[in-house]
Amino acid sequence: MEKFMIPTWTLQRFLRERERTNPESTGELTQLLASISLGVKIISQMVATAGIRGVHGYSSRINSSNDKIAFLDDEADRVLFDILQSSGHFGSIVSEERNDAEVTSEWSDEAKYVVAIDPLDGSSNIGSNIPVGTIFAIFRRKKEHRRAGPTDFLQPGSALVAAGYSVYGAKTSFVYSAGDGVHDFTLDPSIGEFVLAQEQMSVPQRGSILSVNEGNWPYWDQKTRDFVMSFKQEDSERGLPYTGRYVGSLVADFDRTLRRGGIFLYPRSTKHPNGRLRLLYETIPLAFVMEQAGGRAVDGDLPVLSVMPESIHQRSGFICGGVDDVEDYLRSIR
Ligand code: AHM
Ligand code: MG
Repeated sequence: MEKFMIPTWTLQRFLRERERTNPESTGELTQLLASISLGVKIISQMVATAGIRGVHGYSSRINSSNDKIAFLDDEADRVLFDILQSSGHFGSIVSEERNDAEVTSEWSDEAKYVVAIDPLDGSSNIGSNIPVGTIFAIFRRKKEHRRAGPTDFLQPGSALVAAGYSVYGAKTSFVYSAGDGVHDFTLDPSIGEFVLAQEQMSVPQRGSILSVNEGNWPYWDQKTRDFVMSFKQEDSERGLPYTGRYVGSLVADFDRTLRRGGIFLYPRSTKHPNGRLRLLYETIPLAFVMEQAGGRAVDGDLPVLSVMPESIHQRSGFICGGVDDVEDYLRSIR
């Protein structure tokens, strides 16, 4: 008979313990992460029941990036917005589904943090029973002006306080970093708690998986094509060929890359001259997690975390993975 595992480290307890041992902590970040994790639990249920509730489809609205908004995109955005607003700890929220940075409450001028979210990443996959997820980035508010708003978000990823993501797949995970490594929690649905799965995750320095949408081949420059082609040669010394994996949900492709290693690419191209993914709530938070796990993330040339955002819905190229894999990429495109 299976031994019953008693979950000694829930996310709540883990966060409280970190708060207790950090003399500078005011508890606000703990509250914020707890609020986000509550939103994630609710969204996980929404995703699991979307088919039964008949909300797999798209509304008639489009978002800031001209993508059609799925009903679930809307639901996930509303859940996170309402929970974060009621927590009273945020000055402002940027969401993929909202055109403008929104001030969250009457106390927003006092708030210490602002948050950028992709409420439901990969939502075009919802109808196909493919994992989707949530991505978040928490910045400290800039002090030089009073009203919380869009300029609070125009900071490089190196200034992030915390970031993370959830994947709604065979299990629901919550992976986050507050600048002290990357920690992985799994939702135990029987008790409704996130339970510690792994403390201090680290990405393998070199992997054996290539993750890229090769349908974009005609739009890539020759160096990108040559780099992708290089993984298809046989060379046992270099561990080639790599195997190919592309889910098409960034969170799922990223999560696999973090755990198994290898390289994920969504480079700039003639089809997406500035990249396809969004800087503030996709590539910056995931680059932060990747670097905290010992990996690397670049926008094509520069470390993603060094890029200064100029607008809240700015796009970005994204190449991330283990150190050796990303170094190979940089060598080959320079
Ligand atoms: P979104 O679903 O939040 O708009 O995010 C963009 C998605 C990512 O999840 C995924 O990596 C990418 O778009 C897939 O793009 P493509 O279908 O061009 O390969
Ligand atoms: Mg997305």
